[in-house]
Amino acid sequence: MGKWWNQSVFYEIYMPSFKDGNGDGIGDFAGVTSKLDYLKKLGIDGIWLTPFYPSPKVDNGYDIADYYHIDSDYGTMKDFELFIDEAHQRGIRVIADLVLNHTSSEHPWFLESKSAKDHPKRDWYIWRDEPNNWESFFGGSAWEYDAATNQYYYHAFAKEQVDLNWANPEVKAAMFDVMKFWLEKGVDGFRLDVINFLKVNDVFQNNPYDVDKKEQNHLYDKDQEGILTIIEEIAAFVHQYPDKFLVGEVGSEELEILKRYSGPGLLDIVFNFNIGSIGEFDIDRLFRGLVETEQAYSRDQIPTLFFSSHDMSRFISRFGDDEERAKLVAAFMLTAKGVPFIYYGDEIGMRDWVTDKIEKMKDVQGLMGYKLALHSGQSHEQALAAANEKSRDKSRTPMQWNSDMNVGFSEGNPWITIPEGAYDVNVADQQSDPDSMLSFYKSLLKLRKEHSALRLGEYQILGNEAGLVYFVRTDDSGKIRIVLNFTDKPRRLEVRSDVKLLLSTKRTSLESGRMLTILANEAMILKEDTGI
Ligand code: ISL
Ligand code: CA
Repeated sequence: MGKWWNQSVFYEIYMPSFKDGNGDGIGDFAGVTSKLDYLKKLGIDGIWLTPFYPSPKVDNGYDIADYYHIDSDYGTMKDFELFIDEAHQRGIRVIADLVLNHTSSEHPWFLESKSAKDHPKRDWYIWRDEPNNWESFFGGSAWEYDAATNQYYYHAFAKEQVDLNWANPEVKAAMFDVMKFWLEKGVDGFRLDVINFLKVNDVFQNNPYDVDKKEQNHLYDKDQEGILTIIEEIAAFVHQYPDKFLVGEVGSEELEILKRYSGPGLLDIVFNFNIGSIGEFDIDRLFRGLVETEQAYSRDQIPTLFFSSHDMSRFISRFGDDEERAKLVAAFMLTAKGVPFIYYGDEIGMRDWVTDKIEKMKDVQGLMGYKLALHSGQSHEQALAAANEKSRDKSRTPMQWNSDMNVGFSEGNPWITIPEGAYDVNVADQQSDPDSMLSFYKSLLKLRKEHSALRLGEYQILGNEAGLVYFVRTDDSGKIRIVLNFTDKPRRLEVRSDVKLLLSTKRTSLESGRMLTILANEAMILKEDTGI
């Protein structure tokens, strides 16, 4: 029986930055709904929405203050319902980002917990008389002192994102109610934020330090024993509802850790940061990541394929600001085995933004980087550089719809700066250009729809010869050969005589004969019709 999600291409929408429908400078549901036809034509199958619940937005919604409503910046519950309806009418599924690990410090649960040591909700969060050495992932201690009750509470991220105590069955029950509510509202599943953080070490053992890097090794504040039991319970709960889907953000680049979390009875898939997070472009590393994942995963574990997100630099910028290479990476991501996640704007080649003024920075992680750098005695310039390094604003700028005012994102004043150069890279221009990045993504997504081997096929061959990456994927419907020349040199290639060109970044037909030349930086997708 075919599952829907392992044949889907997802598209991540960063809520505040996709499309503003009411002119207040912040993206919203009215805006997203108005762009569903664009997404349908692009050819994606599912949308991942970043958090849209009421929030003080210290971390842009990853600090939820109310799990049952829509943040007024994004619209009303009616706007949300209309959006879900309109998406479903177009055959597009929607998954909601859900933060189970922590709540906003303004959530009523925390206000109650904080009110007194003997409050029944005290134990919903993690309170201790003394802090240990655990550091927050945004920098500084992970413990915040509360003078009124003379104890410290734990926060893996900002101090306004307070970690829930999942060892308390009431917390679990409360969160199951939340999941039930949204599933019944019609979401098709969840993207579960930092899901491997739900359990911390029972005795709060100090984390060791990495000697070379002077960095803390987060040994005891995530991936703890017992976490899989919690995840099994979550998965069992959600999968009671037919066809609902779970993708987990397991905050780790280690395959040995990632692979524990997905498969039957667990999360359907997890983000493969072992592939997605590579920093500088390195085709050998990238290819190795793919092969190692293939080897480590069991037959019923499916990888994810992504190279950008709201937490990282856009891959086109990270990988050398080269459009040809970006097309090759897109071809890799949309033809290799796994579930792809396209980050909004990557389909037009949007670039990173780096601010020249700290006043313009929005991201809590960047701002914390700035503060800590100043504290350690660095100059303003050095601190700004450190802040830009940490800042996730890079990839959070408004979607570039056209070259009109505010790139067509908003008629008001955008909440975050529109980068220089943004007007030159936009949907409207690319829609009418057959050689554009956008047209290439559309062709790739169309091909995936036409050839099931590109969605479900197993690898028959998987190779990398000094930057010439090739793989063959097959299923009952046939055999597709993908050849990606990541080098600046043309290369010779032997093919079957009956091979048919489905797509290339450099040509529309094949030269005759069994030997082909693949051009420098060319991506080719070929079909071999017979003889499986
Ligand atoms: O812990 C990490 C690596 O081991 C981090 O990469 C971590 O997984 C990541 O920062 C978690 O991100 C998610 O949760 C954060 C939020 O700020 C991010 O936007 C979100 O994607 C806290 O909710
Ligand atoms: Ca708005």
